[in-house]
Amino acid sequence: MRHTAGGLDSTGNLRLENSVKTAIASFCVALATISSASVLAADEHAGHGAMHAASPADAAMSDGLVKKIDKSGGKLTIAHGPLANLGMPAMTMVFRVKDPAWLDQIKDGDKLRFLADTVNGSLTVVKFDKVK
Ligand SMILES: [Cu+2]
Repeated sequence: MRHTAGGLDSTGNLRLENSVKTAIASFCVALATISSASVLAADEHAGHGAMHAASPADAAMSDGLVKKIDKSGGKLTIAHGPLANLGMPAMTMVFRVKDPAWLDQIKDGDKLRFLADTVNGSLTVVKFDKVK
């Protein structure tokens, strides 16, 4: 039978070669897809310090160092790493805090992992963890 796969005639060999090429092509497409997905994931986690392993729970948290607390104003100054969710590069700036009572838990020089967002038009710390 001429059309049995693996036949020894030249037509069978040609078909086998073609299917190998098709398989290689599919593999390359799969690799390209995986590579671009990895690049996207890396961008998304650009805000993470190299020391921190990214986990889904803190995917949007950024590093910060508390420079100044303004309890009466409900604000604090943070030298922060890139804020991926806000598209902001690293800088030192003033944030409001979602709960003013948080300012009693933080002091100058504290290291934070925090999440900032725009609340009523002001950049506000909406979540934080102290880093020991
Ligand atoms: Cu900033």
